[in-house]
Amino acid sequence: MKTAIVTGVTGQDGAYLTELLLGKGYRVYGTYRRTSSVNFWRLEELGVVAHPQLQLVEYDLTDLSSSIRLLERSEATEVYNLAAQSFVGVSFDQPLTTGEITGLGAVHLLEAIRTVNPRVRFYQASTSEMFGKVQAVPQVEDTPFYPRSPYGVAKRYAHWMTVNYRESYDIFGASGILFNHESPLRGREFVTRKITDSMAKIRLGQLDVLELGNLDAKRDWGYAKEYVEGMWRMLQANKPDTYVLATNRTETVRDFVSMAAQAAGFDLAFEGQAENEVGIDRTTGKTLVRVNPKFYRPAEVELLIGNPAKAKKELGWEAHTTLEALCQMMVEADLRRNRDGRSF
Ligand code: NDP
Ligand code: GDR
Repeated sequence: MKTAIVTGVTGQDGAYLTELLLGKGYRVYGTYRRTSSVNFWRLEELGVVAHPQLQLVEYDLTDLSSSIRLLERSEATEVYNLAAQSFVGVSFDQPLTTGEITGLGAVHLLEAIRTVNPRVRFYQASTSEMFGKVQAVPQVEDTPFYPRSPYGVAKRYAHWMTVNYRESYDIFGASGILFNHESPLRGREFVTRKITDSMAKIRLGQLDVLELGNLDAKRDWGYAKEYVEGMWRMLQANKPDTYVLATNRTETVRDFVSMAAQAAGFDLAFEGQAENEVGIDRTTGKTLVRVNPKFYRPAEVELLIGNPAKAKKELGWEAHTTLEALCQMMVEADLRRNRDGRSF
């Protein structure tokens, strides 16, 4: 039986990856941070929280000795490093914490692997945020990086350390440059889930208006459940490498709002410019969406679109779920949860 460590098991990708690995017969050590209130709602929604092959272990990525003990105790042969301070907006307010967790944290695991068992295969959750102010369209594995946030800078460091350990110590360090991927399990602070949850609440009379920041930002949004399959494939490959996972389609935040509004049964029209832009329900004339500059970022990533051709060719991976289907799935889940009064 194979054993894997998944750091960040309480997050969106950690939950889906754990479900995938358990389905493949793995024993999984899923790591979570000690907090005053336990946060396993995603594992519960997927019905895997009490799975006999899942061991939930307290762990903090910023603690080197706990990384070493985790490697020793689990005897894992695959490590998926999904833990991070992953919210770009917060990284501007907490640049040092973000650097310690999102950047240096990965090196704690790489050092633990180098010390305990250099044959362990390591996956680093890298990101399209490393491209930042994009230098080419669409972005591919060797497009130059120009990160635009402390989060992007920290991820770029972790990415290059993974490549460095691959080249210096022959460690199987794979880096997945994943573009935005969403699902009903997405955290509510991220824009897609904020939109689908709010549209559901407005439909149910639990909220009046959705406030957003930059509506012009363009993202390449895919379905998280498909992306974790790509992570697994990277660690089954013959050699460690860097791969882009993306859909090769980009849409604005505004487009996603319209899609979600439609899925919730509204016919939305946008009017006005910049800070004065609003989204109005054509049927009732009510304002459902408004811009609030407090959600603007000090530096923005305006356009992301990835070409996943290498992953398709070498790993047989590609995205299948359309953005319309994904958005519909998220709105339906949020309508259900809010109706039941249990929205996370
Ligand atoms: P989430 O924010 O949902 O999950 C992040 C996880 O990291 C949570 O389980 C969190 O725990 C954990 N974590 C945070 N700090 C620490 C720490 N100090 N020690 C241990 N664990 C910690 O992220 P996603 O699931 O969306 O993303 C997974 C990874 O992929 C992240 O590294 C993210 O940066 C990266 N990524 C994500 C993309 C996306 O579109 N989703 C795209 C590209 C990369 P807690 O619940 O306690 O906060
Ligand atoms: P991102 O995702 O920064 O791409 O990082 P997020 O959903 O936070 O923002 C996407 C775009 O939407 C704009 N935006 C808003 N964003 C949020 N969160 N809230 C708002 O109200 C709002 N209004 C407009 C943002 O400015 C941005 O342009 C995500 C994270 O999962 C990272 O961890 C991951 O690495 C990248 O995706 C790929």
